[in-house]
Amino acid sequence: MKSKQLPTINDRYFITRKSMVNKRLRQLFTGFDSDFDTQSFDSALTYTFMQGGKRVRPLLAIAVYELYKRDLDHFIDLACALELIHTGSLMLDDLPSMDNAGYRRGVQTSHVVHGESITILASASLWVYAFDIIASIEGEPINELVRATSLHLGRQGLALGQYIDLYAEAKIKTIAQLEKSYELKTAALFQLAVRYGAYMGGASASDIEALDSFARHLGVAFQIRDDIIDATQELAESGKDAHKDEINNKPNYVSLLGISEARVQLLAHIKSAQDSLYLVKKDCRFLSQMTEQLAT
Ligand code: GRG
Repeated sequence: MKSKQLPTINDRYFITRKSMVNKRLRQLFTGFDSDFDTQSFDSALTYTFMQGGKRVRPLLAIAVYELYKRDLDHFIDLACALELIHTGSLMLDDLPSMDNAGYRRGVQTSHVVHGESITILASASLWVYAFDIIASIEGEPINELVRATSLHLGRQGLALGQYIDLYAEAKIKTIAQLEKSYELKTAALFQLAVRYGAYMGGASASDIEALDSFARHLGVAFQIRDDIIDATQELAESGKDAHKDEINNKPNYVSLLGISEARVQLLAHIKSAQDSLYLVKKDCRFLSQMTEQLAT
């Protein structure tokens, strides 16, 4: 069983770049050795990202980078770092103490296969590896990259979003609060992705501001779309447990507004994302295409 792919990624531009990301991801995990038998740890490190995934965050970062520069070889590791961060967060999110999910990307979740302790160690190792990748980049804005990564992942970003999400039933009563939580738990990584592309590409401050707004709206739209998928698609179609939010009594756009109004909100964020792109002083057609496909 394979999870449904975003139609965006069928575009030739994204297909070629997605295979570059996948190839490099495999290479990044060769050559580790140890005096001990580390088979289950090594398996947990690569298991979840090797099952597929749409690679939306690396592709977003690449499409931004290529607004400014063409030497993708110089950027590909950083794009992969985003996938390591994202995959590590999914592994943690699926744990029994968090979302308690049995399936992800069409296969059993990491903790079901490897156990909880190894999965926690592996996900933390993926995040640390991302920082190692940043540190290995030569002659580039490493300070900005490290700072942006820490800000978007930690107490003011993804981790805070996850905390609010875990206790959402008590903490989220309004759509404004829900939107804010989506900015943290989902859009923060989209915003980090565009910052990687923009910093490495040497974007102007005004382009960075517009791209940040674009990524925030795109990320919120993406999470609303995820809510709609959760409510309407079964495991065989989405590759992950269905109706999780309903089972966990978690408020989302569908439970608070119903499917058709959730869809209206999705389209509003898509439009705001597109409007932000008009402010970027480059030809943003691939970013625009990616955004457009989210509306389908
Ligand atoms: C990194 C410090 C630190 C903490 C992590 C566990 C956690 C805190 C955050 C998890 C947040 C989370 C799971 C948000 C959901 C985001 C989302 C919509 C995931 C699905 O993304 P897709 O559709 O999945 O891109 P694929 O499988 O295609 O990659």
